[in-house]
Order: sequence, then structure tokens, then C-alpha cells
Amino acid sequence: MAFSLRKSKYVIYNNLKTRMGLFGITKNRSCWTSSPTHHHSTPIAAPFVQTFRNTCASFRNTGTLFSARRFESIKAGKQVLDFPGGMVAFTSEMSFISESPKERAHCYRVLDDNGQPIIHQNIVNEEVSITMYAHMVTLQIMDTIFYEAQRQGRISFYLTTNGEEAINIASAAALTIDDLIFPQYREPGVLLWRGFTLQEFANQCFGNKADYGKGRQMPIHYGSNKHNYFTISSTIATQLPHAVGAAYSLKMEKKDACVVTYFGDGGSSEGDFHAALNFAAVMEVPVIFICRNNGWAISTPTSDQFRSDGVVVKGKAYGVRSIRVDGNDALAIYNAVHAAREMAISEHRPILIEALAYRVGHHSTSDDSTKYRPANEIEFWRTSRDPVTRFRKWIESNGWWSGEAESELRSSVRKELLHAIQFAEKVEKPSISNIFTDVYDIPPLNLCEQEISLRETIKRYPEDYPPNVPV
Ligand SMILES: Cc1ncc(C[n+]2csc(CCOP(=O)(O)OP(=O)(O)O)c2C)c(N)n1
Ligand SMILES: [Mg+2]
Repeated sequence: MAFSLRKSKYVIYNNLKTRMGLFGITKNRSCWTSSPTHHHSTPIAAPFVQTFRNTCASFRNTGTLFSARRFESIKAGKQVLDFPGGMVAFTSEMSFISESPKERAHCYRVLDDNGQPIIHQNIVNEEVSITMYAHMVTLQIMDTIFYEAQRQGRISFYLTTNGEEAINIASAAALTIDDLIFPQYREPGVLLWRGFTLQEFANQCFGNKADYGKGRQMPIHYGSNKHNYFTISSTIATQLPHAVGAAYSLKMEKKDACVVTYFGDGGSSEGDFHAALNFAAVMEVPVIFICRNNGWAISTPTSDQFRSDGVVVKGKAYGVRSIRVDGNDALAIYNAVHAAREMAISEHRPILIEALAYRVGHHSTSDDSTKYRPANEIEFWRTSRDPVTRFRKWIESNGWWSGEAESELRSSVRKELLHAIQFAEKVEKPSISNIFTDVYDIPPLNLCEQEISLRETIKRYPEDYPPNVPV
């Protein structure tokens, strides 16, 4: 009995040795615990390395969608550790990786502050340029009129895109309608570019019966199935992991499309951002992360948000290719997003774009930003660095735009929007019963009780409830 137990232990041990390369581990255990005094020890023995590689390869080849992407080998002759993921060179020099680079990551731009090209590159033709400019102007007018409507008490809330019109419109122009958009909230221009009408914007802001969200959300929480624009959620950064999941589905279905998700500098401090980047890199999915670094997360400046060189450098830590772009330069945004889309789809990889801009408006109608930042800072960005004016200078210098075209555009958009608002205001509100539908097939008892209680309260205190909401 004792003999057979010993024998079977021996058989199991030998079996493990050959299957898992235990020979390598037992002989070269010190390689796994490299300490400064052992940096000259030999790398892990070849049998283990080979077996480990084979094991990885067979895992990766059976049914998963991602390939084994390992780091490049190091030049022959160096002392190396063959670690899962690739070779790591040893060094006798104890040096910590610096927390900040000597120089900040550069910012890609095409147009200078005066709207003149630094290099001559004709990617965007006359027709597209004019359409882009018209959409930027429309966005500005939407912001002015909806903001005023909120001040007049006609809608409950609004949030402007001032200063970020180029990021909105130029990124949208570089995509196709099949690309799925997962927005934060300061990107209505992408939806505008895709054909969402001023009437549809107004219906949502007024929460009337024609609003696709049935009046359940605050103004500016747009969404449209038709335009592949996922409904905005107030909860910061939740869209990022959703975007990665959707990109994985595009990859599985071998679609010629990618996912584009937008977020702010503040959003990059959420755990969801880090999980999303890591997940996207590992799963090798076609997703473009566009960070609108506008300097502020409500009253929190970026200096209180992170100690890194902005957001762009975080891509490298997760193995995500990244670029920093001048967010006030529509051509730079267009070029970067266009190139990112090509790489994301053809190489199955995530891309991170950090667009530097400035939130010229208050965070929202619930904020007064002059309480926490100097008025001359706002004024400088609003006037000297305005992305719309800069783009206008470019199309004007090409002979594609004139003062006459400008006033015609502004007056027709203004007229159309005022009409849309007046109409949206008159449309009936969705019935109160909509508050309780579309989540449960059979509503639970507590929800039914709440509905009864709400109806009773409205009947008892009608003066406290809007008279135009059908009960
Ligand atoms: C999870 C979560 N935390 C906090 C908030 C409150 N909040 C709303 S917007 C915002 C700032 C976001 O800043 P940023 O991501 O930079 O976007 P920006 O408004 O500058 O476009 C915060 C903290 C929220 N909506 N969700
Ligand atoms: Mg911000």
C-alpha cells in the first residue's frame, strides 16, 4: 500500500513535470524572485518557457477572439527574464520610472490660432468644410436659445457646448453612421451632424409627448436609435464600459464599424474609465475614447483632478495607442478621428484621443463659474481661442464663405429653432402613467402603491403640479 502510494505520487509528479514544465521551475526557481543580488542568474529554462508558450497559444487559439500580442523580444546577449507577456531585460542600475516626463505630450494641430494651416494637407473638401461650419454655428445658436429658454423658466435645465463645437462636429464628420456613439452629455453636435432635427432637440428639452424618452429624463439627455446615439446618462463615465462591450459585439459580428465614446477630464477619474481602457486593450476591440479635456469638472480644475500629464498618457499604461489633439482646431480633430477610426477597425484596437479645449460656459444652468475661476480666463478662451471663429477664418481664406452667407445661415437657423421651440411647448406632455412603465413586465407591488399614492396626492394638491400633464 505504502509502495503503491509512493509510486503513484512519483507518476503524478513526472506527469506534471512533462505537462507543465516543472523541470524548469524546480531548477530555476530563483528566476521568479529576482532580487538586486541575483540579477545575473540565468533566465528560466527553455522547457518551461516553451511549455508556457504552448499553453498560452492553445488557450488563445480555442474560441477566443483575441490574439496573443506579446512585446517584442530584446536584443540577443542581454540578461533577460522571459516573463509571461514577453522578455524583460535585467539591469544593475536601480532606477525608478519617473512620474512625469521631461516634456509634456505634444498637441497635434493643423490650423494656427489665426485659422491658417501649419502644413498644407487637403483632407476636408469644400462641401464637407462648409457643412461642418454650418453645424458648428447651429450648435452655437441652439445653446444661446435653449439657455435663454431655461432662464425664462420654460425648460428646467440646460448645458452648453460653447468652446467644444469643433470636438463635437469635426469628430462626427470623420465617422460613418454605422459607428455607434456612447456620449457623456456635452456632445449634442454629434447627434445634430447625424440628422437629429431641431424639432427633435426641442421635444426632448420640453419633455413632451414626442420625446423618445417619454419625458422621463432631464433636458439634454438625448438619445436616438435611428442615429446610433445611445441615450445619455447623467451618471458620469458609465458609458465607457458599455462602449467597450458594444465594440466587442461589433468585432464578433465582423462589422465595418467602430464605437466612439466621449467623456470629460472629470470622467477620467472614475473607475469605469480605467476598467474600460484595460478591458478594451485586452479584448482588442474597435473603440475610440474621446476625452474632452476642457479644464474643469464643474468647479474642480484639472490640477485637482490628476497629477499625470493630462489624460493622454494614461493610454500607454493600459496598452492603448493615444494622441493629444488641439480641441479648438476642427481640422486636427477631423484628421485624428479619421485616422483613429481606420486603425480601430482594421487593426482591432482601441484608441484614446485627448482633445484640449476649454469649457467656456458655466457647467450647466445650475452653476455660476465666475465663483471659482477668473472672468478674464473665460473671456480669453471665448474670444481669442474660439474654435468656430478659427474654422471660419480658414474657410473664408479659401474663398468658401462670406459675410452674406454667415448672416443668411444665422437668421434661418434662429427662425427654425424658435419655431421648433414654440411648437414643442404646445405639444401635450406624456401621461403620468409613463413614469411606471417600461422597466417591469409586471410592476411589483410597491411600485403600484407609489402610483396610487402619486395620483391621490395630485388630486389633493392640484396647484402644486403642472396642469398640462395628463394624470
Ligand atoms: C458618478 C457621478 N459623480 C458625480 C456626478 C456629478 N457631476 C455631474 S457633471 C460632473 C463633472 C464632470 O466633469 P467632466 O467629466 O470634466 O465633464 P464636463 O462637464 O467638463 O464636460 C460631476 C462631478 C455625476 N453626475 N455622476
Ligand atoms: Mg471637464
